[in-house]
Amino acid sequence: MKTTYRNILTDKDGAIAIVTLHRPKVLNALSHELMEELVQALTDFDQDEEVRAIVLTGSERAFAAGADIKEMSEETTIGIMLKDQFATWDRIKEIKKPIIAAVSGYALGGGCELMMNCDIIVAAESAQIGQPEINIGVIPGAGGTQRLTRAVGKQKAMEMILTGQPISAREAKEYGLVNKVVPNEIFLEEAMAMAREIAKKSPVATRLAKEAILKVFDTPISEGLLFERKNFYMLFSSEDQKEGMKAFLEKRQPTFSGK
Ligand code: DAK
Repeated sequence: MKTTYRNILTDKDGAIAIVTLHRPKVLNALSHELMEELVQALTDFDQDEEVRAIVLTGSERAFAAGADIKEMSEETTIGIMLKDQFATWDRIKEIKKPIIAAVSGYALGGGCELMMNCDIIVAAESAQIGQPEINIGVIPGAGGTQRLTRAVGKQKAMEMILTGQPISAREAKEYGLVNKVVPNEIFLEEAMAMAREIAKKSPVATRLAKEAILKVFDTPISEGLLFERKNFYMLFSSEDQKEGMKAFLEKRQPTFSGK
């Protein structure tokens, strides 16, 4: 596993992996190199048996202020298509373990889209969340028009994407875009606490639950329900299901092996 990166920091705290975006001079602008490193680290942690949940964070000032505008500014349609460097983004959704975003400060453009790719979002009161691409003559390109609209509804998504104005953490909570808003000093700790809670569960059940929830975005409900049912049935061949139910009946805490 690669441990030295130029644009991110990685760490482990028991069963929790922590990935920190680290380009402080440019508010964690998401360059292609940063995205490559991020996806590599997420993939490595996804395969690391000790890790049960991943926390993704930035700095207090910025989760990420978007894709790197400097890098994009000279692109042409054909150039950007042939290089296909943005394809890295598609690999984030392949990560099977739960990713909890701990968001403080700016989460703009690609930063907001990266945040929405996470499974749970804990926001500091300082967070400013938005899709300001319209201000630089483009539109969201990493799923913002789709994921934001599903999260906050058509009207709010139109307002955010067409005006480019960010919303506060509290407003984001009101619209269901983030799970929790907490004082600035504890946003990372809160995300870690959430990750620790998830890490106590059966990793097999966690994985199949995440997979089934995400299915909702690309299937009609009838297919999604069938998919959920199959995942539910599948868990009955795991040791964790036997242990979880036995522990309940014996009035004790379960010990999950992940098998
Ligand atoms: N890219 C590059 N540099 C950035 C940046 C960015 N997105 N955001 C900030 N910086 C740099 C600034 O240029 C400045 O650098 P120096 O001048 O010091 O060298 C430094 O960070 C500090 O920024 P400011 O001086 O501007 O700081 P302020 O506090 O005054 O303002 C701000 C903070 C966040 C409001 C402001 O920096 C800002 O408006 N930033 C740009 C936000 C933005 O427009 N974001 C959207 C970018 S477009 C795709 C995947 C992703 C995307 C598209 C397609 N595919 C998969 C196809 C994503 C696109 C985008 O995100």
